[in-house]
Amino acid sequence: MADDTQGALPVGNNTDFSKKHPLECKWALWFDNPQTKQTTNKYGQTLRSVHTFDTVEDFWCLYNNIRTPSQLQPPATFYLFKEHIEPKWEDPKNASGGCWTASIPNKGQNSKTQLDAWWLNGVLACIGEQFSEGEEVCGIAVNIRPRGDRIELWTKTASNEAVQTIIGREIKQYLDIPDTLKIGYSVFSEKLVTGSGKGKDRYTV
Ligand code: MGP
Repeated sequence: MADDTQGALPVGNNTDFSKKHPLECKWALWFDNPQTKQTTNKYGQTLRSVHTFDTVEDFWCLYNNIRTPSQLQPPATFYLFKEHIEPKWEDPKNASGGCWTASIPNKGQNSKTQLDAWWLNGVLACIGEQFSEGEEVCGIAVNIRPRGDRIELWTKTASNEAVQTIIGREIKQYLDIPDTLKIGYSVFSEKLVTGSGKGKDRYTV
């Protein structure tokens, strides 16, 4: 009798589904949903590490069991960061860095679908080491806020304009952000002084 499972088998007939595929780095998912307005002094009190993983399979297991950004009530933030880097401007790996911020253009019907797609594509670009200057990448965040949602890509060396510009162009490409929509890079040391989550743009692409 013909084996009718053959058509479902992957190319190369690799049927060892128990084999896990290692990622280049170990990553940690963090979650924050403060009940009161965040301040620079108190930031971190409600932040918690949810889970760490270092294989493709364990990532999908986590992703398939948590809410998507569009299902979260604001204010809430998911952070996906390389192990041993806390999602704080003050962390030694972030302290000289900054972030690219991509804001969802408007609160129209598609904005939540777009936010989920940006988050997944951004996360896959990070864990799949898609950035040509991958060493620079610390992590990625999705900020769900009443005034507008955004994705932040955190990097190490704010002073290196050439490298940040390359990363900025790449994240726009991976998120499929049109050229007409500009994204800005703000510097953590400046945010720590002003105490503002947005910060002034040092670079734009
Ligand atoms: P936010 O959550 O990044 O921005 O920061 P939001 O909610 O859009 O608010 P905004 O109006 O300030 O832009 C909210 C506040 O949390 C900031 O203004 C800081 O006071 C504080 N904060 C946020 N982060 C990510 C940090 C951090 O890494 N370190 C410290 N010390 N404070 C932070």
